[in-house]
Amino acid sequence: MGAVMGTFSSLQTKQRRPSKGQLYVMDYAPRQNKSDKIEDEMEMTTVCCRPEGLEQLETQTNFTKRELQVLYRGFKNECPSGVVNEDTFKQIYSQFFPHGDASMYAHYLFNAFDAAQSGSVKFEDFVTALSVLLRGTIHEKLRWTFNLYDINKDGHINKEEMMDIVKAIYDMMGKYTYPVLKDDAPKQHVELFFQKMDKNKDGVVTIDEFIESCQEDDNIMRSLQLFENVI
Ligand SMILES: [Ca+2]
Ligand SMILES: [Ca+2]
Repeated sequence: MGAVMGTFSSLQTKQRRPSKGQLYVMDYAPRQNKSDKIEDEMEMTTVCCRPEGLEQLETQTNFTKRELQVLYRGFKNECPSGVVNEDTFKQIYSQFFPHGDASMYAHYLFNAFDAAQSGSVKFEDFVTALSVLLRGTIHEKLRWTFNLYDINKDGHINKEEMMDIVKAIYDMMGKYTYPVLKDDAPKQHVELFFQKMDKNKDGVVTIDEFIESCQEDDNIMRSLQLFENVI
């Protein structure tokens, strides 16, 4: 689980979210001249998927309007089309894990960001997820993580799904992790997770079982709290 959270930190760095210092600078930046403004508006109308009103996003997320503006600017720089597809996620992750194969993990992560399963992550999807991961309550963060593990989105995590995710994380880390992992390491990892999480031993982990067992585990809680210090 720590690995899952750690990789989000990497993604955050890549997306160049604003630090407090940058926001301060933005406050005092000279006003845009008229031609910049027109260019911006032109861009807004040509982008195929414009964000919903920032006011609306402000009520739906834990970001201020100013933060949303800065995030949108960064998002547009990285993704001029206004949407991110699965390949972009794969590219980002392969940069951070050059010795491994990040494609499966990026695939699962993309599906968690793409809440509507539309095949692309729009700015709204992106900031909604970021808002949960950075500023959500512990429950919201755990729900998000549960959804990531619930690959077929049927509301339960079964052993195969957990195996797929854990394998994807091991693949992403690559063969050069130290100490060298045994081939059956993912399987042992999953057995351990399941023993802890499947409280009633019915073969699936429900959201309640997931939240309860994560809150019992200090390691998981510590990795979740890391998010709170990022912004
Ligand atoms: Ca499932
Ligand atoms: Ca169960």
